[in-house]
Amino acid sequence: MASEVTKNELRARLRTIEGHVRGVQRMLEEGAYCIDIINQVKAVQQALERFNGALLAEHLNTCVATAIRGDDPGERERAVAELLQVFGATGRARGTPRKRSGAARRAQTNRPGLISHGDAESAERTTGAASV
Ligand SMILES: [Cu+2]
Repeated sequence: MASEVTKNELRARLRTIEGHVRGVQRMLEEGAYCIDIINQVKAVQQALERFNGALLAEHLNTCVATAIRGDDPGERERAVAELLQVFGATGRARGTPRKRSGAARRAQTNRPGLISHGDAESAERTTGAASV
């Protein structure tokens, strides 16, 4: 679960990036030199990469740490499969036949969102279990 402090930090980063993108729009409208615009876009891309890095660190420290410590091997497998997928890795040696596990397939379609990260509702969505 992302703490409010972390979420605030992530929100602030996104607002900064948003402002930066508006700046790029302005440059385009005002006929700035193409290379200057390209350099600004590269800066935005780097800022987005840093945002993803911060969010990934948060995910590893919370969701993944919880899944790894937990008793459910399926949940561990799902967390690892998700990470491998997001980095385009298979976790398999080259030439090994590709067979996706149920957990890997679920990882693609059943991701909990940041906003409700780790709460009962997202745990329900993740496991498909309804709390009674
Ligand atoms: Cu997470």
